[in-house]
Amino acid sequence: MAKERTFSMIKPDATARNLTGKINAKFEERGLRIVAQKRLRLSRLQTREFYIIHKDRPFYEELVEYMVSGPVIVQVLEGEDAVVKNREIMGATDPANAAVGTIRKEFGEDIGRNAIHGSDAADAAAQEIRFFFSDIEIVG
Ligand code: 3AN
Repeated sequence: MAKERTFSMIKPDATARNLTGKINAKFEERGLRIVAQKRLRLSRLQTREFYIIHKDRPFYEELVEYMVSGPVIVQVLEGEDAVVKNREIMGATDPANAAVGTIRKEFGEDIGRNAIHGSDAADAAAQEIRFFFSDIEIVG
């Protein structure tokens, strides 16, 4: 499997609890390299666009309000099979169903405040990376 890149975002519930370093350690321990990273406050407009795929889901407005409630860390992770590997490291969407040792099991509070976002496929990863980063900000 070739080296690949994926997009990751540490969510406001996790930055509020000062968990950035502990979450980043999980990526690095499993062989994913953080090749770009920045701390941002998302606007409502940016968040609505980023999560446009969920616009008809009942939790959409709740999701937008939560994502603008505090700082996030946006990241590009690089490694072998990075998209799938990152999803394994993150764990299931609902922390209650996430496997032991995953980020969401250890740090997620509930299905909305679940500590981390990660791209679910290679095409989504490319799109999400482009949404936040220019090429010169990614240093492999
Ligand atoms: P994942 O983030 O695991 O790919 P998705 O794509 O189903 O999961 O959901 C996107 C985000 O929407 C989740 N990370 C979660 O924060 C939020 N979300 C999903 N389902 C719910 C729900 N039932 N109630 C509140 N928020 C939800």
